[in-house]
Amino acid sequence: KVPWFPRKIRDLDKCNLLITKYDPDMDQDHPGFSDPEYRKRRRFIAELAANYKQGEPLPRVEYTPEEVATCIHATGEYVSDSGTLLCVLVCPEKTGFQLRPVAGLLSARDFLASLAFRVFQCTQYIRHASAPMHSPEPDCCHELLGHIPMLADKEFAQFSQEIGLATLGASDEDIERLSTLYWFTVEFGLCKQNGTVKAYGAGLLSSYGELIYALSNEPEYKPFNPEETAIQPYQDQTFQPVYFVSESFEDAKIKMRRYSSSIQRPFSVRYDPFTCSLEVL
Ligand code: H2B
Ligand code: FE
Repeated sequence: KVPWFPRKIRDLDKCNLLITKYDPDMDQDHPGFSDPEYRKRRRFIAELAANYKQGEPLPRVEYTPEEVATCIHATGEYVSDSGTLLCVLVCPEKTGFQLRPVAGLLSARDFLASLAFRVFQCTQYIRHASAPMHSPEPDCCHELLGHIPMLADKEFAQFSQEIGLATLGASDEDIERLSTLYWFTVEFGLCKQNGTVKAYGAGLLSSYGELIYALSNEPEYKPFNPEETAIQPYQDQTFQPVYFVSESFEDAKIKMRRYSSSIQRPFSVRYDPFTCSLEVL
């Protein structure tokens, strides 16, 4: 039986299965776990995401001076509505990518499905002030510094969408492999540019410590090869012991496309950008 998947962009309102693994209300190791004020703030921002319907303008969050200070500490950048404006204005113009608010970590299936529609599920809360350099979950600093600039790149946007399309209606095992590919590319990918290895993964761009480490020659480097990358175990607690290096985005996209077409599904999907819906053939 084929698992349910969204067919039109409005169906993304149903792609909202949250994972409570790193939630400040559930995870005793979360830096905000014993801070009732922080948890209250998180519930307020989570509510905005929960009530959001596809197509509405993004909810505006007025950040407190403490949140702004945390974000500056984390990224060296000022977070404000103009940060989100970069994607609200620039991404649609460059690549058609849109944001929608999400309350926290989503299931891999729901998160990746939205990419098929060029929609990025974007957190709006800020990490806890006690740990500005590290967040166990994605937060707004990570999205603004790591993901949003990349989503304005044409090749990269296409690459992201194609991972998303490959996950629609896929088996749990294929979702696991595609999540792993997402992890080693979109989050922690390295890519050659004019002969030099550069980082493009959002987890690296938004973590100065891991960025330096990833380019230090200390970890292991392997050429990006979807068959191998898809089964590489990964962890989200410390720096990655291994990184995968692509020859170029173009090359990564072609390899990824070949891999995706090897996944067995009893149908094929094509995205129609005019109606923002899928043709299922
Ligand atoms: N949810 C959210 N909100 N942001 C992410 O970056 C994210 C996610 N990443 N769910 C997913 C899972 C990733 O770890 C892969 C696809 O499993
Ligand atoms: Fe991320």
